[in-house]
Formats: sequence, C-alpha cells, structure tokens
Amino acid sequence: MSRNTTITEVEPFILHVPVTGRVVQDSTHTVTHWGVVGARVRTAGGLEGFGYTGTHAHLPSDRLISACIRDSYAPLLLGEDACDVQRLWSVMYGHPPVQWVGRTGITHLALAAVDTALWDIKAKAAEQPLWKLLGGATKVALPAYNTDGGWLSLDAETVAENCRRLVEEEEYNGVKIKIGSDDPNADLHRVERVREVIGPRRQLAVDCNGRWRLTTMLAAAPRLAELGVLWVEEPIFYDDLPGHIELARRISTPIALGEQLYSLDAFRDFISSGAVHWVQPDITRLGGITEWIRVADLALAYRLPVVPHVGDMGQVHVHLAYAHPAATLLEYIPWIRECFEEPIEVKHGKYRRPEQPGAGSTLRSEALAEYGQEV
Ligand code: 0YR
Ligand code: MG
Repeated sequence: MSRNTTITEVEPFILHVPVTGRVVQDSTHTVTHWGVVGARVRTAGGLEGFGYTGTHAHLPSDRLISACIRDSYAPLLLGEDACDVQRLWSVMYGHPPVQWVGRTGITHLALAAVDTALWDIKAKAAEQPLWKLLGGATKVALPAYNTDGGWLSLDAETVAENCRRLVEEEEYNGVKIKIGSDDPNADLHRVERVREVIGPRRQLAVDCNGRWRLTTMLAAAPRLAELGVLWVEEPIFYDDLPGHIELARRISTPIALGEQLYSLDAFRDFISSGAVHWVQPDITRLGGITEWIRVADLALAYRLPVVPHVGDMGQVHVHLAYAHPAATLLEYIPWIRECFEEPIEVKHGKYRRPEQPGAGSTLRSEALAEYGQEV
C-alpha cells in the first residue's frame, strides 16, 4: 500500500531532558539536560516523521534552531514529496538567503533535524527500519563502547570503578574517558587507573574535547601510547587542521574527531591530509543522514573506520552503523532513550538491531508533554 507522502506541516519542537539527575562535565562543556531540538513533519497520508539535533539545552540558542526550521525551511517543504530526500536536502542547503547566513552552525543543525525527519518518513512509507531501507545490515552484531562512566566531573577512583563495572558486569569491550583538564598529570593518572582496573585487552579511548595545546598533547603522547590508548579524541582545537596534521605525524596514538565538523568538505580536508584515523561523523551536526552517508562513504574510500559521535544519543546512528560497511563501533550514552518509541538497547556489549519502521527518532507523546519547551 503506498501512502501519500506530500508534506502538509512542519512543526518544530524543543525538549530539555534531564541527564539522570547529575551534572556532567568534559573539559569544555557542563551539561545538566540534553537538548532535543527538532522537527515533526506531517504528510497528507497520515505518516509523521521526527528528526532532531542535540544541544546543551540552552533555550535562547535552541530557539534559533527551531526558528530556522519553522521560518526558513518549512516554507521550502510544504507541498513537496517527503520521499524526495536528496533533492529536498539540496533545496534547503542551497537556498541562497539561508546559505548566505550559514553553511554551518545553527542553520546546519536545523537542516540535520529536518533531513532526519524526511528519512524517517521515507523508511516508514517503505515499512522498514532505516538500516534495511539503506540496503540491509553489514554486520550481525554492532559492538558498543560506553562513555557514561568517564566524565571529568568524577574523581579518578569513581571513573575507575565505573569502568570496571562496565567491562566486568555489563560486558562492554570498550570505554571512553574524558581528559583535557588543566592538569595533564592528573589526567594521565585517571587513564592509568582505568587501564589497571580494566586490564590490557579492553579498548580504552580518551577524549580531550579540543582543550589541549599541541605542546601539551605532544608531552602526554608517549604515556598514552604506553597505556595502549585506542584513540585520542579531539586532542586540540576542532578547526586546527595544520595542528592535527602535525600531531598525526608525531604521535603514535591514533586521532579521532568529527563531532565538531559540520560538512563533507571539512571531513574531506581532515581525511585527505591524514589528520584523522577514527572518523566520527554525527548526523546532528552534519546536515543529517544524507550528509552523514557521504562522509561515511568518503571514510570507506580511505579505509578508515567510522565511529559515529552520538549527538542523537544513538537512536538514529544505530541504524546507520548497522547499515554502513565502514562503521565498526558505536558510542553508548543512555540519557534520552526513554523519550522514544523504540529506545536503543545494549546487551552483552552489543547494540540490539532496531525493528520498527522508521529512523528510530519517533518521540513518545509523554516525552513531548514532560520535557517540551516553548519554541
Ligand atoms: C557532554 N562525546 C563528546 C557531551 C560529547 C560531550 O558535554 O556532549 O562530552 O560531545 O565529546 O564524545
Ligand atoms: Mg567527544
């Protein structure tokens, strides 16, 4: 049965979801709520698509994104077929007055939300989960690594105990912990403690969130290598391409990045110059699923592994990571899962493969009612 997927309404939403009653910190950000800012797209045949970007729940900034969805993109979409995703992506991205004010940033986060909602409709119209619509799964099981035990706001012993529990009791093969504080020796001590408790075989990644200088990173690098660190993530400022090229030449630990890169073009520059080894595209910062697939294909051509950053907290990336051959591993942070009709789930360190039609982004009405903010 084919449904009429003509777009009749594009409605923005803003959710502020508490981060399990805690304050979470990395070297750069402090988070008490996760912002789920997005678009609900309705069609003539009754199907609804949901898409969203991820923010740190700062209402004035979130409203810039929701305004862009409502005022700049919605008029371009009404009356169009939601299933023409690629063409509509180009219409939105290439709309001259929008492009004039932003090829990155707020307008691109808004595009991410709308693009995801369109893919959600397309998959629902096909009555398939997104991973199946994209050609089917490339792997039987998708391993997860856990980021939620290693925040910089926790002391070294708490982080070590969290990581012990994650690998021993919850069967994760990998964990990621935050570094990048003003005291590199304290950071190295955290890494040492975690390596001690999880043993030599488990995957241990560290994330600097763009905070260190090149010299700090160079000084810490030999110890990180001795500790068998899988990757160092965002070691220095996000846009410093020459700095990353130099680091990649001078340290032996592989570099991961991507959560702050907005475009295929930015990934091209980092990948083609050898400045990144683990590629971390995020649909919520790129222009959605459409641009994410282009980046993952690029990484594949360079034989680099794709390890998505989960600004969506994994709901949609689990589909993409199952479907794309370059994706090897997926981050897990269980902050907003209860907001969705089909929450992500990890068992024995592996992501469950979603079953419901769509992109995994459908919000429960209870979540909209409980966490919704005025757009
Ligand atoms: C919390 N993941 C990250 C979270 C995340 C941040 O502020 O948003 O740590 O962006 O670096 O790898
Ligand atoms: Mg990171």
